[in-house]
Amino acid sequence: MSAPIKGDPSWTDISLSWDQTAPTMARLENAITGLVELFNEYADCDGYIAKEDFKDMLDREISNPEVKAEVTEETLDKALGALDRDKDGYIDIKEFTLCVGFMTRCLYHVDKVA
Ligand SMILES: [Ca+2]
Repeated sequence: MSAPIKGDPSWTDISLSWDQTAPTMARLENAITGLVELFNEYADCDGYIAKEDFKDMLDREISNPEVKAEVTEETLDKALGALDRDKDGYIDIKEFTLCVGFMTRCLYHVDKVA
């Protein structure tokens, strides 16, 4: 288990586990499991997503044409600069979940306006 990022509440380092082969999982379990699978699919064996793999993930895993149009080399560099909190050039699981949380909040607010 890695050391907590400074300022993180200590509960973020709690390991969760559930039967992912159960015939029915609750929606939140499905969403979390899907995010972990997505991260693992694009991360290398060390558990980090490189810039090119992050771009590949956005290309493949986002279907909304308006969002896709926003993914340019410039916006990607900006996004990675903001996401890569420890400035190692890669996205780790904590940085990835921050990204997903940000995108979730954006969708929430768009849905509220629509
Ligand atoms: Ca990083």
